[in-house]
Amino acid sequence: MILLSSSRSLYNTVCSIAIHFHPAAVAGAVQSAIVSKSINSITSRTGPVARLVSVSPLSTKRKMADKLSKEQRDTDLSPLLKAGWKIQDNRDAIEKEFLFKNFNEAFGFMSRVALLAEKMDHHPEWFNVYNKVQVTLSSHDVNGLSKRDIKMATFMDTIFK
Ligand code: HBI
Repeated sequence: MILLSSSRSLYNTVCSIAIHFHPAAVAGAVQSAIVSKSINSITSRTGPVARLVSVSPLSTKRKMADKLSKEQRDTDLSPLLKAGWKIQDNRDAIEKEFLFKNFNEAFGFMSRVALLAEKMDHHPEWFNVYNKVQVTLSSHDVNGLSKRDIKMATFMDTIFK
């Protein structure tokens, strides 16, 4: 028993000396471990940073192809304008105000649109107060109206009825 207790007290003594006289060594080891992990995370091809900045060229081409042509504006926009959408004066965007019976109806509408927005990777600019939802649609990546805006506006009108 004496042997065990003396070896334990020796171990405790060594540990306290290491931390007491070489705190920098301990801190340095910890810090270098953190730094190397962060560098790995940034430089790795599959890490969180890589996922954030990677834009597949296909999606960019696809989105640029979406921009509405002159002809498409005439054909695709007219039903929406008849349904109450308006083209903004100072921006290539369309807007509409939806009025609902109450907040629940308004929020239910927004929830359904939100699911589509995530699926399309295309998000409305909107404002909600109580039973009112004001929506603006435009495509930032083409700096104007695209087929995605037509699709989303049509969906909104469909579920609003
Ligand atoms: N929503 N309205 C709109 N316009 C965009 O260009 C857009 C978007 N949601 C997400 C999105 N683009 C992604 O491509 C991100 O790169 C921004």
